[in-house]
Amino acid sequence: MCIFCKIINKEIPASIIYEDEDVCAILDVAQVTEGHTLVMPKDHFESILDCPPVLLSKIISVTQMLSKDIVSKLNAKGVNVLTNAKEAAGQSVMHFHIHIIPRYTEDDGLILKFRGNPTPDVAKIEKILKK
Ligand code: DGP
Repeated sequence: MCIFCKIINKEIPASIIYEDEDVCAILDVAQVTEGHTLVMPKDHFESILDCPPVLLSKIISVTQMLSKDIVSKLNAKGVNVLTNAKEAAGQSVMHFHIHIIPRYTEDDGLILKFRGNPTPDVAKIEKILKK
């Protein structure tokens, strides 16, 4: 059984901030920023790529509700909401979860950089579009 399934089944402790019949949210043990939260389905799906769409809608709704609550209660200035799918994308726990990372300053613990091409390659974009 995976570590998040064990948390959901209350076999190991975690700071659970929300749960209903389908969804559970816990404080991330790493706390990248204050209030860093993980929202996950109670049933085991490996990543967003495997999660049934109806359940995914519910998880996203809970994520929005908790994001608003966390931003307001912790007085954050913004929030990053993200999920990692598969090892290549940095997923380390193979039970689908969405990170809620409240933001306070640009230098608060999360470094998120999009290293895009500053001069758009129109031919390349056309090629991708065709795929
Ligand atoms: P990811 O790299 O997207 O798979 O993120 C996994 C996160 O899960 C990472 O930020 C640390 C957190 N985490 C791992 N094990 C535990 C645990 O046992 N308890 C809690 N609360 N968080 C955990």
